[in-house]
Amino acid sequence: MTKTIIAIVGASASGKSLFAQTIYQELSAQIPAKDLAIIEEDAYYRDQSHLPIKNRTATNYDHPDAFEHELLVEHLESLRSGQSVDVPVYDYNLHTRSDITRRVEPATVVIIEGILLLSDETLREQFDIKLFIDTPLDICLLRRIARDIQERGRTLESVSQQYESTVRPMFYEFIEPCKNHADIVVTRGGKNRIAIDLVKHKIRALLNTHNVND
Ligand code: UZR
Ligand code: MG
Repeated sequence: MTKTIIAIVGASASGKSLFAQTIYQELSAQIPAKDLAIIEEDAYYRDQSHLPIKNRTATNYDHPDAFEHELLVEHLESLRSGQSVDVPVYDYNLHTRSDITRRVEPATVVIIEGILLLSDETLREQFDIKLFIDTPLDICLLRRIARDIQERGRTLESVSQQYESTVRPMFYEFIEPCKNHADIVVTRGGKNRIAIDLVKHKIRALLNTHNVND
């Protein structure tokens, strides 16, 4: 049953996924699967299959309303009560949920990463530990250009247009203020080896405590 949920937040392309994945991959090689799971907030972007594809590009994906946070809260509560959940799988090329889901078991510690996890109070209350990845926005933009062209089927023009119209303004309106809710602010994201090791160490300590108390 899930006992601790760790949220990792920060700007788009700040290195959240790399930070979270590095911790998850390195620890999973050494501990049982029942101890640790990982979930992405991006999986909870709303289903838009009812909209024509050209209309989907007009959605503001950097606003809290773009996410089905209610479903995420429900899933986190299920994990805490010992039930597994079927997490949606998002398709960035089609801007909607795909037909498949991914089964996540109620691991003792769950890591979750995403841009707007701390914007909603009900969701925020689910998290035991909150980290904010604080990477300078110009570095995020450079990464986002490379990533969205290589991995998410975008052009330089579409990345620039999205960046100016939503990514940057929504960062200042909704993401940056969330820094105040974080327990720890991490510089450099996925490249911060010391921070990765500290979080790994904390997770191991939590697992020791939880497993002893079981
Ligand atoms: P990360 N996003 C899309 O571009 N299309 C979608 O269908 C869903 C999401 C982008 C979204 C946001 N922004 O900035 C980013 N825009 O995914 C969040 N514009 O993902 O945290 O992995 O960068
Ligand atoms: Mg990501």
